[in-house]
This record gives sequence, C-alpha cells and structure tokens, in this order.
Amino acid sequence: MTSEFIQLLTPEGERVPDETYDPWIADVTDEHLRGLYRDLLLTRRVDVEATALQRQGELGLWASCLGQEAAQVGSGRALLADDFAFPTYREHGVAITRGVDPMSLLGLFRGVSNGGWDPHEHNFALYTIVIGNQCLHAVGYAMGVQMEASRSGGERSSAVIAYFGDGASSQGDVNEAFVFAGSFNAPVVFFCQNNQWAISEPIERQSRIPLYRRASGFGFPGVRVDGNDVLAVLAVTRAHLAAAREGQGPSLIEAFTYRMGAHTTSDDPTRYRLASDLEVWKLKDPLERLRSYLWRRQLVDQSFFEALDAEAEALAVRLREGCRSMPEPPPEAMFTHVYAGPHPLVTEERAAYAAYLEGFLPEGAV
Ligand SMILES: Cc1ncc(C[n+]2csc(CCOP(=O)(O)OP(=O)(O)O)c2C)c(N)n1
Repeated sequence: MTSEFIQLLTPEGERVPDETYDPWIADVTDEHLRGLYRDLLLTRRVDVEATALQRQGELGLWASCLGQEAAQVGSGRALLADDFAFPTYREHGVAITRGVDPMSLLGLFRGVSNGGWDPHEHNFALYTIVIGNQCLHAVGYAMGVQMEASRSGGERSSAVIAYFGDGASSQGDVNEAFVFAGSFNAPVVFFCQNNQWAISEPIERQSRIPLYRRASGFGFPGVRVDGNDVLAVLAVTRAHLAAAREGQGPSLIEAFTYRMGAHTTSDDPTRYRLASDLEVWKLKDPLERLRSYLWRRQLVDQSFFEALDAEAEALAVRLREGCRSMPEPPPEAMFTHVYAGPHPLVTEERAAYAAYLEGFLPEGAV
C-alpha cells in the first residue's frame, strides 16, 4: 500500500481522484454521502452540547473531539457489524456510528457510571482513560478472532480497530501492542488520530519521523491520510480492514488532523498553542469540506440542512434533559463491578466504606 498523504476531498470540497483508494468508495451513493454529513453534524452537536453541560456544572469533565469528526466518522463507517472497535476516551463520533446512544457517553463524564454501554451489543469497547491500554486489549481480541477462525477452519470474518492519539504512540503499551500484532499477524488496524498535541506536548517533541513510518519498524504497512477528509478516511480504513480480514495482518493508519478545542474542559490551550494555527485549521474544517462538496454536486438543498439542524437541536435538548435527570448511583455502587464475582478485599473495603458512611448524621440533623 502507498505511504503518501491520502486526500480525496480538498479543503475547498473538490474531489481529487486516487487510483488506489477510489475503488474503495465506488459504492458510496449520494444518500450515503448525505448520511456521512449527518454523522459529522450530529457528532459536532453532541460535542458542543457536552462542552456546554460541563461549563454548567452538569459534567465533571469533557474531552472534546472538535475538528476530529471526519477521522472518527470515516473510520467508524468503514467498520462492518462484526468488526470490533477499541476507543480512547474521545471517540464520540465512532460511538455514534456504532449505534451507541450519545446519552450513554455522558454518564461516565458525569461520574454516575463506570462505563455506559454494553460493549458486545455495539462491538465497541468501553472508553479507556489510561493512555494506550486499549491497544493491548485490541490485539488480544484480534488474536482471539484469529484463533477462533483457524479452529473452525473458516475464513477470518472480522477485523479489529484500535484508536489512540499521537501522545499514546510514546507509550509502552502501544509499542508492545505493535510487536505482538506484528509477530502474530493479528487482524488489527491501529488508527492514530494525530491531532498534533498530547495535552501541551507538540508532536515535534514526540517523534523524529512521521508516525505512520514507525509501522515499517514493526514490520507492517503504515499510511497517512488526511484526517479532515471523511471520504479519504473511509476509503483508507476500509482497505486496511479488508487486508486484516484477509489475513494480511496489522497496519497503521495515521489520520493527520487537529484538535480545534481544548484537550479537555480542564485545559487552556491558549497557554501553549498559537492562535494562528487554529485559524489555519479552521479553514480545513471537516464539516465545511463535505458541505461544500455536497453543494458543488447539487446533492442537497437548503431544506436538507434545515431538517438536519432541527434534528441536531432536538438531540441536544434530549441530552441536556437526560443528563440532568440521570439517577445518582448509591455510594457503594463503585465496588459492584470491580470484579465479575465476589472478591474478599473488595468485600472488606465495601464494608469499611459502609461503616464510614454510617458515621454521618442524617441530612438536616444537628
Ligand atoms: C498511562 C497514562 N499516562 C498519562 C495519562 C494522562 N494523560 C491523559 S491524556 C494525555 C495525553 C494524550 O495525548 P494523545 O495520545 O495525543 O491523545 P489526545 O488526548 O490528544 O487525543 C495524558 C498524558 C493517562 N491518562 N494515562
């Protein structure tokens, strides 16, 4: 596979032909394109609403994906139902493509849930806050898929995708995952969203070479795609997932993008990032790009956008109301799901905590 920067839509929304990757989106219909725009728009609306909810004290924290919508929606829509995705804590767009109700994303950030959805229902693992950890989980899962396929003598039917950031590429877990995936030819696609910052650490201080080129050191292909171009991300991810399903082993996709918002709502990027960089990246906005393309090809009219805006607004209202009315779990709930079954240490800690809570006077008592 090629190793250049793959782009199928320019920032102005002009289609660029590509011999290798065009066939991977040959089946994309006009309806499909409008669907991709809907995914992008709803992802952004969820993100903007969640950021506002954090500011109003309804969420403890929010990790915004502003600017990364195309990388997430393009790769998420490349997955088949049987494929399994392992996200970080920022994959809200992928979650939406996997059919996870955006409301479920809020519970974790409100602190009322340790997860929020059933991973097996959506083939979408729970969010991982520990950087890079999920890459090991993904490779383990992919090796399991591989073993099951060889045991049943059947074709390998599914692939795995592991999401991580540029900062995570410095992490031991990610490098160990690369080694195992390479050694065992695991059917996994490593999908790095290089948003160029690991909180305040720029990519220049993390890698002497472009990240996609690291793959060759581990013995598998790497490719860099324009992460703000949903069509290119869709095509490239489809190609690499297909290769994984066919037994060609792992690969690394580096989606080159930019996080337009703060790392999380606890961060202030104006202290370390140049405002002029942000202005440059606003011109590459993934939503505007597809919007221009749709207009150019006359695939939409004003009523399409109006209907979509109304849908997004209704979703935001549902999120706002739903978030505020999420039931608070009882304090001892945090001990319930630590292990699948009883564990003596957890039982002891739970009892100690219950005794501690009993030491408080009832509310209103003096
Ligand atoms: C093992 C571990 N070390 C440190 C942290 C603290 N931490 C949270 S986010 C982050 C930076 C991650 O950067 P990147 O992988 O580029 O992802 P991004 O948030 O930019 O998408 C760090 C160091 C953590 N969560 N886990």
